[in-house]
Amino acid sequence: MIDLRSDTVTKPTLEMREVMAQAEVGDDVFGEDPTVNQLQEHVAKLLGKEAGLFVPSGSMANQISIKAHTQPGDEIVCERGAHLYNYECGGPSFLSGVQVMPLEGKYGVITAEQIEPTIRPNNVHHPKTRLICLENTHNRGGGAIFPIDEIGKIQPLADQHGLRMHLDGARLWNASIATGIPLHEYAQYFDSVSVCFSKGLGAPVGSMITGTADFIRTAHRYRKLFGGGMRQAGVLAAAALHAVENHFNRLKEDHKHARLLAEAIDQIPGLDVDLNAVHTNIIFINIDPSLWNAGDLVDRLKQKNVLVLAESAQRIRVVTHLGITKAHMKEAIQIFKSVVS
Ligand code: TLP
Repeated sequence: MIDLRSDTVTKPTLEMREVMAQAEVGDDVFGEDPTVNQLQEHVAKLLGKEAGLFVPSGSMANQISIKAHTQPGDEIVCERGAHLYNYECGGPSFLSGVQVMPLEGKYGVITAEQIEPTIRPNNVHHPKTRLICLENTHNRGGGAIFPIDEIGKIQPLADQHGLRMHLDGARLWNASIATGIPLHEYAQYFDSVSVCFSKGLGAPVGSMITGTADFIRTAHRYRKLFGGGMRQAGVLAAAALHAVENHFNRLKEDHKHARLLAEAIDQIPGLDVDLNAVHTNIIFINIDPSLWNAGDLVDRLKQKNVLVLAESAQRIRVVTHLGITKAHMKEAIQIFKSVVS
């Protein structure tokens, strides 16, 4: 099977399993797991933040961050396609009692100009705008990179209005590799940044929230409340450390593979890729309705051992990752061609 459904499908490599087996562990709820502590310090430093908190998933990282930044009744601003708004089970309203002001972006990017008029005036009728959430790279935006210049314009606006900034950086690794901009340069604009180890980096489990030491103390409490306190999590932290050290730089391979596939697929009559959106490892393919719908194409590809995801009625998503070689890509392109012809 050539599994292109997500970069979450990667399996731990042999080397990764070995470091997991050797990991020093302790009870992390007591803060006594040396490998978790090492990971938290290492990743916080990479992001230029005071502290980090290891959590089981990207969704939990986002939802704890929202909880720690807001009060029930507040409003948070994000792009309409944001993962934390669309794919986290209504977490902001369920877990934090906040409402979301979703803004229409292009490739997941919203601008300072768009955000400014949505910030609520201080009036007894309105909710309080409290938090701006951005996503980089943007999943539903097709893995597009959020330009750092625009982030640099949004942050002073947040400052001016006393708003906090959170970054869903599940794939910030990809943005950094693609642009050459270090992680900490992106992170400097945000009060909290979450990153995932279980996507392109290929670890089996785990994400991290980073921020000030004070913010992380609050987040720690909410991690316990949300049931995310783990015990001998050092085996997982060891995998994450190995992933950051060994699989971060290689993300450029995934980006090359995605470009190769995107350009070839775009040539196939009936299929269309917006090549301007292909910045990293995600590709959205639009299907001409006179050909098939997304479900049909998913089924036909599956019969030929290629797995992809239907994203909407006429759109599928393909994601490259650690388990995909250039040979897999070439084979997948041939299969797309044969299926569609
Ligand atoms: N994304 C998954 C699915 O949930 C859609 C995927 O296959 O892409 N932020 C972003 C930007 C994400 O893409 C994801 C996962 C998350 C957060 C949540 O991470 P997990 O799955 O660890 O909760």
